[in-house]
Amino acid sequence: MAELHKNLINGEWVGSDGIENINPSNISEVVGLYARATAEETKQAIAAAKAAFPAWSRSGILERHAILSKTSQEILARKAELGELLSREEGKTLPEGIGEVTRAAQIFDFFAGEVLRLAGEVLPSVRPGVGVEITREPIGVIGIITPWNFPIAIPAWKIAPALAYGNTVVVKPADLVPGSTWAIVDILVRAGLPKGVLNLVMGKGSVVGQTMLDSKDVTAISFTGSVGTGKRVAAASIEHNRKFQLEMGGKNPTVVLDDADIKVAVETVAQSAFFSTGQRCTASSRVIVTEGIHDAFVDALCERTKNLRVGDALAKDTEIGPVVDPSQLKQDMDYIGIGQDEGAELRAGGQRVNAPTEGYFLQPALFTGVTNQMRIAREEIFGPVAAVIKVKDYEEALATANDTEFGLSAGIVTTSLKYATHFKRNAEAGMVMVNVPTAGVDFHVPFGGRKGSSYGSREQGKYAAEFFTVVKTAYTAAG
Ligand code: UN1
Repeated sequence: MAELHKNLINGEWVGSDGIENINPSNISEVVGLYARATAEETKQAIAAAKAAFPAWSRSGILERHAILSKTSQEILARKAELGELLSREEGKTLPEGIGEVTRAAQIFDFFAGEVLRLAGEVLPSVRPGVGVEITREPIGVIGIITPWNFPIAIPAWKIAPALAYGNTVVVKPADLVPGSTWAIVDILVRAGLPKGVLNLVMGKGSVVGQTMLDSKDVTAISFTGSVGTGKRVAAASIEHNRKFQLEMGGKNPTVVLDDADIKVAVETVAQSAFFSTGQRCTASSRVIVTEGIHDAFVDALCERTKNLRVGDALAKDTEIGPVVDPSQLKQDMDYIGIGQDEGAELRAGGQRVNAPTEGYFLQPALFTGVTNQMRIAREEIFGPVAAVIKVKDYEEALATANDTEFGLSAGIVTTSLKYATHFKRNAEAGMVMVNVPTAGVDFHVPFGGRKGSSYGSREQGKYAAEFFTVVKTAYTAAG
């Protein structure tokens, strides 16, 4: 029997039974055994975070800096081991897994620095003899709910700023991938975090997540996940007058213009659409191509798609790891069927791939002849499925790119400064990418979307302060 990884509540590791975490590259392999928190345990975790808040919110900046910095160093020192754990539980390739772990370390390092840069403003009042100070204060208990597709980076980019700005935390990782979050919680605690400041409650959304939503003591919730769950987080949070931040779906376009370098276009689109098995909310699933370059581009992308090496996430030459689990695989296969039924042409891939081990392997699928009204162009699939939409010119490309209910990331491949500049200004998205993939973002700058993709202020970089603090304006008469 594997060792049980327990939940952390008020500084104690607790829990008696758990679930097994399965490797999607080899479903006979158990990655680990992780405790599932009950509703009662979740309430205890929230109470512990509430009790720890007064002291932590007044803790010295050097203490917070040191803990976050030490955490960054340990994550980085263990990147090979943690990257392998991540790839085994989630299925992204080992270089992608190690890359994500490195990113988590960089995030902790960045926020360790932000602790030392906390600042406010001092202004004169309109009343002579009175001074005004504007400061940022921690909010309280932050509930953090994270998705399965970035098992370490997303928990890191929510936990690090929450702690840096003096909040306490209750974190619930996705049930499919508890291992990576467990590892960073363990590291943070050994780095010296006082008891109750960070609590880990692994388990089901319907039990653990729901208890967090229903608690009046959770002051703010930062959520990344599906649109449906995001709406539930929003409704419950309004009920409690609670601050919330949502990162949800995407249907991100990449526009390819006639003047693009075909090689750059093919690599950018293959990366955006298929790497990390297309399981990124920043993935590009609509490829909008002007008619002059369309046929040559599609031929080249077809070749690349057919030849993508799909296999075990840990195997040396794998480019695309498995789909995360059977329900996501079914969703991908269903949409591949829907695309064909809608009259799109499946030009490459879309079939299950046999491998030496039993896993959820799928050859990335490329559709052509897609219209922007088809379901495969409108609904988020969250798998390695790309839809090519042919348009007349840049103007039609831009209009098509913006014709979606989402607005996370939007890309363009072009050598024209004029069109690149126009697109940057007019794409209705939180992030715009010129000649770089729509997915794979930096850790030190704001992340977030518009329209149906996001709600609330930006994550990451110094903009994270907006969510994880509350502003106070103080007036003082000198007397
Ligand atoms: C990235 O593209 O580097 O869930 C990050 C997601 C996003 C993170 C994407 N919140 O896919």
